[in-house]
Amino acid sequence: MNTLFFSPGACSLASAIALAESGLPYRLQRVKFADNEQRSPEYLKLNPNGRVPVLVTEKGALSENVAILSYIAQMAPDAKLAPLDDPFAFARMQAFNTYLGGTVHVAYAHKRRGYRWADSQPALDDMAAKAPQNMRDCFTLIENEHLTGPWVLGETYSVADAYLFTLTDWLSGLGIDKADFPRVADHYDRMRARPGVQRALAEHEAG
Ligand SMILES: N[C@@H](CCC(=O)N[C@@H](CS)C(=O)NCC(=O)O)C(=O)O
Repeated sequence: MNTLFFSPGACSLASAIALAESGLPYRLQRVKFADNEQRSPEYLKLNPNGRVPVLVTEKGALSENVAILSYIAQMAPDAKLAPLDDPFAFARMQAFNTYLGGTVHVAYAHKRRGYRWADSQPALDDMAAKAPQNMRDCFTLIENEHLTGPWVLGETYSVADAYLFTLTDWLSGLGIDKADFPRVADHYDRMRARPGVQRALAEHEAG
């Protein structure tokens, strides 16, 4: 059975939603950030990057949401979580997910985890101050260019929607009102209404 290592409030929610919607059996294992468990020797054996999520599968451990999301979608074809029979649409999904993981998530991290990139307090303060504007720029692009709707890929729901929902949920932590992005806000509300999303939220936050 798959085991997802997660932390409440973290980006692991995207993978948790995909699992909840997949119909695959799974277990959840909380990683306690307060105890720095993500840096423990046992955890680093699963993911040397020291981050959540990790999905432990029958073949071994997988890290990175982009990889975990596409793996779950491919392991559960009946759940229709990705356009598995259309290589171009699948690649578009991967392009969007890579943008979320490689650009949007990193823009957000400059607020709370600036120590990854700088040591001096003025540099940390600068990065934290710039994070909301960078996130606004990212979500403006998502609103105007990517989210043609109703889903990220248009008419076809996919794991990209779970990932977008997860990062949209972080906007309020930066003082950004998602209502400034009407398509994104509408997408968020429709995601929240999905039973799999509600299950994942409940399990993820209960920890
Ligand atoms: N690109 C990675 C990012 C993973 C990541 O940064 N996870 C954060 C939580 S959102 C984490 O584990 N942080 C713990 C730390 O930095 O010590 C992915 O999408 O899986």
